[in-house]
Amino acid sequence: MNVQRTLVLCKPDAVQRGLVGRIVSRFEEKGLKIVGLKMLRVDEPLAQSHYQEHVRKPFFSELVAFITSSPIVALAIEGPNAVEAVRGLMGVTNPQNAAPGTIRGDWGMNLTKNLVHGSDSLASAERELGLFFSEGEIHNYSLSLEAWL
Ligand code: 3AN
Repeated sequence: MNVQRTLVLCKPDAVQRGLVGRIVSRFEEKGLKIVGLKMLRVDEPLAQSHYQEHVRKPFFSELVAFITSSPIVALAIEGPNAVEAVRGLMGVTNPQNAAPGTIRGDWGMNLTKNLVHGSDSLASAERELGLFFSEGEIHNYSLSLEAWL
C-alpha cells in the first residue's frame, strides 16, 4: 500500500464561510487520516514560497493577496495514494467545472476563491508540508478502524 502524506489548506473563503468542518469531514469520511491540523495567518513570504511555481503568472498577486487576507486551516493528511485521493475529493481547480460531490463542485463558484488547496504531487507535498508544519506538529499514530478501510 502506497501510504503518502499531503498538505491541504482550507483557504480564507472556507474559514469565512464556515465550511471548515464540512471540508475536513470529507477527508475523514473518505478514510484519510488527519496527522496535523492548525489555524494560521499566511504572511507574504510564506505565500510567495508556497505559490513559487506561479510567480510569473498574471494571477500571482491576486493569489497572494487572497491567501493572506484572513486565517486559513492547514492539514497534514495521510493515507493510501493520499495526494491523488485528496485532489479527487477537492475537484478541479475551477469550481465552475468541478463535479458535483467534490468540495469545489458543491461549494465553489470562483477560480481564486476555490476553498481548498491540495498538493499536486508527492514532491510538492513534501515541500509544502515542510513550509506549514514542523516535524513535531505531524503525528504518527494508528487508527483502530484502519483494518476496516
Ligand atoms: P490547484 O489549486 O487546483 O492545484 P493550481 O496550482 O494550478 O491549482 O493554481 C493554484 C491556485 O491559483 C488555484 N487554487 C487558484 O486559486 C489560482 N488560479 C489558478 N489558475 C488561475 C487563473 N487562471 N486565474 C486566477 N486564479 C487562478
